[in-house]
Amino acid sequence: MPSLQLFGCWRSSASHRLQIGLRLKQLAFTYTPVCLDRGEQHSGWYVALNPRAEVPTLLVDGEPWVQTLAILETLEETLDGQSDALLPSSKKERWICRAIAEHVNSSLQPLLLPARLRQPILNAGRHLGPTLAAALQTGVRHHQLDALDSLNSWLDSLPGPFCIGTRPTLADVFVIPHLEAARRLGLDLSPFTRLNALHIQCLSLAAFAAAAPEQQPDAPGQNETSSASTR
Ligand SMILES: N[C@@H](CCC(=O)N[C@@H](CS)C(=O)NCC(=O)O)C(=O)O
Repeated sequence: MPSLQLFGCWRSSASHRLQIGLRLKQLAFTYTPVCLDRGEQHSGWYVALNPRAEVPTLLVDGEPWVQTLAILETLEETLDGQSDALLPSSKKERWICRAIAEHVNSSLQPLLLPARLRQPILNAGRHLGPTLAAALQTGVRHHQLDALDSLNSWLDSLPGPFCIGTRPTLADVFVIPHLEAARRLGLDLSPFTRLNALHIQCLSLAAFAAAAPEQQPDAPGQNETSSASTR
């Protein structure tokens, strides 16, 4: 098995995905926090691992891998039969899982408009004053609620209790961290009954419970250690 070192941040939904994926695959890894609030992602040692200054990065036998979808797909492919599968066996279900993961990866998570996207927009429209910040916030909330509504309907058309069927897949690995990020943003997700039932179902599994943001050593109130061996 490869040696795996995860560099992440407790409040990063992308780090959260990787945590869940590695745990579902029952792969042992160590965790090293990178504090986004202190800007540690821009420090020289970290940019040498991840030139985009983003978390997470996974060191695989000492080599830095980035982008959670690519990382999990490659582990799935290369450890075929040696670790628990994140993709179902049927071709159609594999496509659906990948489509849901991609929907979160490209249409939902980046459009939460993190500070590094929001700030240049606010700078460019400085003359508009607080109106622009309020408009951006409204736009983000509207887009997220609309996209989550369509995701909820999509999942309603699929067999549960997980995103697709009776086992967690790559789709759940991507959806659950986004639900938690949306809640941290203060969005009201109560109308999305399928998503809420899915969330409860996933949290009943040890892999999801142990990967929860508040369980990480760098979360507020936790006793931070630089590296925790985990599975
Ligand atoms: N598509 C990337 C997303 C990575 C990403 O957006 N990471 C965020 C945290 S969730 C980040 O590091 N942002 C840098 C910052 O806030 O400065 C992946 O799946 O790994």
